[in-house]
Amino acid sequence: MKHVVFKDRIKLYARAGNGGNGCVSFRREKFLPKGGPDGGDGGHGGSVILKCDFNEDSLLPLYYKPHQKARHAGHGEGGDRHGKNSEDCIINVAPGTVVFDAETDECLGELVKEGEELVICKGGHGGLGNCRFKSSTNQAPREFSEGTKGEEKVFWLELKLMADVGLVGYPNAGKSTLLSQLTHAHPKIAPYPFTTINPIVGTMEYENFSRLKIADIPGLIEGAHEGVGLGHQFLRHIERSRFIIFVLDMAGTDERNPTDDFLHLKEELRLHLETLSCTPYLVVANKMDGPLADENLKEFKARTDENIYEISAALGEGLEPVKEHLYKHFFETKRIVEEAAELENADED
Ligand SMILES: Nc1nc2c(ncn2[C@@H]2O[C@H](COP(=O)(O)OP(=O)(O)OP(=O)(O)O)[C@@H](O)[C@H]2O)c(=O)[nH]1
Ligand SMILES: [Mg+2]
Repeated sequence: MKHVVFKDRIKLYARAGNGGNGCVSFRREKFLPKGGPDGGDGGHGGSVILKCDFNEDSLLPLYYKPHQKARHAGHGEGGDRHGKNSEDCIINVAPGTVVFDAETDECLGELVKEGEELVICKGGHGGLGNCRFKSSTNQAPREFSEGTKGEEKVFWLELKLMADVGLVGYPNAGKSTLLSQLTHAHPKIAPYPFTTINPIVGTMEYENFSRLKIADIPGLIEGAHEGVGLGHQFLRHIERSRFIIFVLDMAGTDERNPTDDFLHLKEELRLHLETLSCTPYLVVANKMDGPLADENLKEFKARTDENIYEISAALGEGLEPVKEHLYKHFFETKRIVEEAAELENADED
């Protein structure tokens, strides 16, 4: 069997429970021969609910179990007994799960915060028992209503990874090597393009235990926004990154030019989604140990006014300044803003 490592789009068949029927019954006791109607209402059917759970990190469990059902409710009973409500079927999904109606393609919502819930199929309502139909003119009603059916639908669930930092670069630029140096993740590394075919997230930890999630996204090439290469199915993962690291292969070959690569990458992101142009980023010149690196770097500096970090991911060189940059961006800026807000609050008091 093919081993599935990561699933970021799956089909889900969900069915909520039906409501129970109302009951028709009359109270009959020894000294109460015409005790009146006592048929209870049907119970309510369980709904199918998606719940955001930070312990989940893929849609894989649902890939193996795509049919999810809530139980039907119990019918009402004599003696005015309410039918048993059935339990909701709660499905835990990873943060960043977006839900689409498979028929209409309508986006029904997304789950981002821990514990957040989305009811995707509503359970049926319980029907009414005959005692509900009793009136001054109808003392012995035989009417009841049936429970309504629970909703049944097919959905597409998509997972947009939620990482703090996304690594963006051409295939073979060394993104996975960089991820393996910065975090404890062990992505596959190989000297050919498109080694990484699924996004991988690793966690980088600083000495003071501050943590950042970094996503290694499969290599992008020109035309990716139109689906060329592994295409835009992965560009959507970058949408959520709060910061981007452009990884350039400075060792380059004759047919590759890292400066052109960089300009193309930025353009691809912009074409995919205009707001990606506003995501803060830094540029790393990888493979600075390579033969053409100095020459390529000189060209990059001449053609752009970008600040660039020189590294060799394979040798683990030049990584500290990159880590510091990220630390400043994520933690120090945040702290300064928080401190300023605190001071402001104190002044108001
Ligand atoms: N000389 C040198 N080689 C490197 C460096 N970093 C990565 N490589 C090599 O470049 C090749 C590609 O590295 P990967 O980390 O797999 O590249 P990638 O960007 O993840 O590639 P895809 O997943 O295919 O997009 C591997 O053979 C690495 O060993 C470096 O700093 N110097
Ligand atoms: Mg890779």
